[in-house]
Amino acid sequence: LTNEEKILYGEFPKMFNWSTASSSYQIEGGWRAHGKGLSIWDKFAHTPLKTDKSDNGDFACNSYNKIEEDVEVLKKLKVTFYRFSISWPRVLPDGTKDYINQAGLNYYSRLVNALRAANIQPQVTLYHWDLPLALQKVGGWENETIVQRFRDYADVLFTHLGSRVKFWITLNEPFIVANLGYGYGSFAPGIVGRQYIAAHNLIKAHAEAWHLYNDKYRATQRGVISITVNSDWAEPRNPYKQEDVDAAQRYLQFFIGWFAHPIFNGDYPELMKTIIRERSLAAGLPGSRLPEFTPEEIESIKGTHDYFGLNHYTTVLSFPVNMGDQQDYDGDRGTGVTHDRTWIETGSSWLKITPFGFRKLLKFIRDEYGNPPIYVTENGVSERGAVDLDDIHRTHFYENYINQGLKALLLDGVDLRGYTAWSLMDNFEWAAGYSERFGLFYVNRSDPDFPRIPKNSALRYASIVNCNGFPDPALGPHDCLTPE
Ligand code: GBH
Repeated sequence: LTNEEKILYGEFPKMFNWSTASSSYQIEGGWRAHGKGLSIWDKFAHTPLKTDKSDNGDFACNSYNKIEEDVEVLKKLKVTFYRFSISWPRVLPDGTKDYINQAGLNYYSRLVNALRAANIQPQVTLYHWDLPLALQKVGGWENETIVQRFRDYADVLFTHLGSRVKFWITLNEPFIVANLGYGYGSFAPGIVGRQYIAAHNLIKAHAEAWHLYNDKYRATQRGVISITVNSDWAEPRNPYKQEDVDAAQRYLQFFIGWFAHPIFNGDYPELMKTIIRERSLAAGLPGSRLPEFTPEEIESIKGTHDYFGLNHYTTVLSFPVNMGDQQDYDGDRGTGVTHDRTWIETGSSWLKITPFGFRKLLKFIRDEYGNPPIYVTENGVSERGAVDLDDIHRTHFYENYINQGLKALLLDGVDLRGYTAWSLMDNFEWAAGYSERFGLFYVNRSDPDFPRIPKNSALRYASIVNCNGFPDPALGPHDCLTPE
């Protein structure tokens, strides 16, 4: 066994942030409770055939009515942090601050209080994809005025929750919002071919919210605020072929670089700017299809981070694909992906168990973005269909991925500050409906009480958290391995 293949014994630093995550539309339900406005996901999921079995989040896990139960299961996991998101239209039903729905705000206020009473610190995502439908009626993320609307929304939350919330995430996975929501149209709002403009406004909105916090709240509230981007790791399909190596670079720059480069380094990656400009001009267009930031915008967006928020799940093998004159993201990226036949499959076709890629991506972030403090804000695995309470695949997944995180930290000098398991409980998995289960807890949705039932992996995750990693068994018995 090489050292890379072996588990590394060792512990995380004392103050390491152990967390688990959820998001508003995926767990809350209460889709019209107490004055909540509609979101683009309410509409999308109510459109026949957009989701598996036409499932929707009307009731989801009923977390809107289950604050106490959710805090109880968090306690069982021993986590010291909980990442959840706020439903924008629950707080601002028409998307603007002209009318604040006090009942909606109260739900989050009570949740925050219950968490803090249990010594669990809230990590709050402002936007995890449930845009107010009213804002989509004027173009959503395609309309630049959304930047100001997002700033207003953030302002309301900082004002009302900021004395009790010290960890903010502006946007969850802008890549998915842009590419699936406004590119392929497979997620709400189901728009096609508009990902570059959507991404442009997402980046500006993030930066505005960061500046607002920085200028108006940081001195008194003393929290941190940043963005969470998601990225796969990419390996060349054939490591001995330069064109496959190049394809892997394109894959990464068009994925993580699209959002991280403007925020950490300034402006879009050179590779993206060059390729998209050249292909646009070659097609006879007057300029690049990639929008440009002004020099002032580049400067004001650069540096709008207090940490690097990362969601990571899997690795792909990449190779070049010539899409001819196809004038879109796929044509520009010119990269195909496949998987190694030995990689273990999961309940999601896109997700193969590839722990080694996690460490490589963490190193890539260290090198590419100036060794920032990294919080992993999602990492996890699914099963498909019936629940598997004896979920050894998930235990295997967490043990191996978390250990790769430990290697990155102890051996590579990556500044890893936190780890978050996705997800606290089985929930509405977007276009896959309830068919793919990422939970540490199973939710029996046919029981009107929606009970949360631990899978085996929940106990194992709790013991890793309780041990703060992987203490060497040779150094004596550890009671941390058997949490009550
Ligand atoms: C995260 O997205 C989300 O933040 C979270 O809400 C979600 O529940 C979790 O991961 C698990 O998916 O089926 O080919 O159309 C991770 C990015 C977005 C990757 C959706 C898979 C569907 C691919 N995921 N995407 S496909």
